[in-house]
Amino acid sequence: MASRRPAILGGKSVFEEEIFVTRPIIPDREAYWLAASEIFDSAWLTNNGPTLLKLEESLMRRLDVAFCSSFSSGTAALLTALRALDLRQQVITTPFTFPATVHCIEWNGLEPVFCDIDPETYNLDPARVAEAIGSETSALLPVHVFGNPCDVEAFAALREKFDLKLIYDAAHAFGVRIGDRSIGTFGDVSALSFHATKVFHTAEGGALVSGDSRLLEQIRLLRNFGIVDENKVSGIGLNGKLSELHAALGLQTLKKIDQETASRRDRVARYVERFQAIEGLRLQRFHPGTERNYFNFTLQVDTSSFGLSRDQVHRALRAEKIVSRKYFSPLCSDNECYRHLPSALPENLPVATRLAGRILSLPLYGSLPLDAVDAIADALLNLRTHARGVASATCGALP
Ligand code: T4K
Repeated sequence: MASRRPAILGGKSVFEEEIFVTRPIIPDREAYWLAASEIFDSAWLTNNGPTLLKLEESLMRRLDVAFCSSFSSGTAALLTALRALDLRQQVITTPFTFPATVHCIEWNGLEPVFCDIDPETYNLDPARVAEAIGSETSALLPVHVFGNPCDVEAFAALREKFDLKLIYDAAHAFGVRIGDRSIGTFGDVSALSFHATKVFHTAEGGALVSGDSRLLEQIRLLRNFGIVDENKVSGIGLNGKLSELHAALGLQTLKKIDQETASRRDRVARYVERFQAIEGLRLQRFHPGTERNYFNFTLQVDTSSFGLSRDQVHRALRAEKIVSRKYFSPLCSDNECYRHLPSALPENLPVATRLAGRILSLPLYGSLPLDAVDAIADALLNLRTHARGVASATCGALP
């Protein structure tokens, strides 16, 4: 490939319009209008309507779980999971996640305790968690980061040994399996996100799933203000319900999920082919035997061997109209609201701190043309060819 002048150095940008990090599945419009029209005819728009029940049944079958309780967001689902388990004091979690994970602990009046992560899988490191468990620990909240299953065996052993609750933040892990087992069957309960940025979505939405239906009744009550019937409120719930219109969108999205996953798989394969042997770039390592959902594609950029920092690459790609994202930087522990916690000190989190300075998510979604994947790979590798100029043009790169 002939070297071209990067846009940050005055060349023409690779794309004319921005290529975003992700794009949602768009349902068949006619089918959705029809479903919406039927919902309007029925004048039943929310509160456990027939479309929602149909979606929950479809998801239970699809995800191979004992129950699926839908929510208005992944955050509402996770808030409710922690509440339903009646936790006390401290919950151990990862700093390398979206703020919602940690906010849900705080909103339940609990204290988050950050532990470091594994440098290859990006998931919470069970060995560090074992060291951090104390008399005040009531639960573990690991995240299946970017759809990569955590070390579920190790966490199950810690749960048993210390008699803890185990909640998985599975926001990224819709449809993921380890061998023949659904990701949603590990731990006490798992929270999924159905936000538009996820592989499966209802625009906004989420769910709690589990391999065991014991918590189902409590979760359903808490999702609807704790209301048992007209005369009784049994607990302090919230309004976490998903509307009929969102459920109808979910039923349509579900029809396209296999096609979407297959297409993402091909695009990831192409990225891997282009980047796996490049010095200074590293890929995430997945749990063995994982059936993936290809939620996203991330690289670690090592400044000294790649010749440019992650921030410089991020900025120079933006000039090419390629919108990469720094998921998850800054670490949750670096945000002002959590910095006061003793476990938030960077010395306690060396692996996560290092990763947060290197991580970059590239555009990935089913409708991204394969030749666009090649153009993105070319653009990124071309930055290395022009590293000296790009480095001075992006010196002190801003986000
Ligand atoms: N736990 C974890 C580990 C999570 O990652 C999340 C959410 C949660 C819990 C909470 O789940 P929810 O309560 O959200 O269900 C996005 C999402 O808003 C968030 O759901 C997600 N994780 C997080 C990783 O990403 P932003 O602020 O990066 O989104 P935004 O608006 O910048 O969108 C990213 C790109 O997606 C845009 O550049 C373009 C594209 N996009 C976005 C939307 C909303 C579209 O093409 N269409 C759209 O409608 O947080």
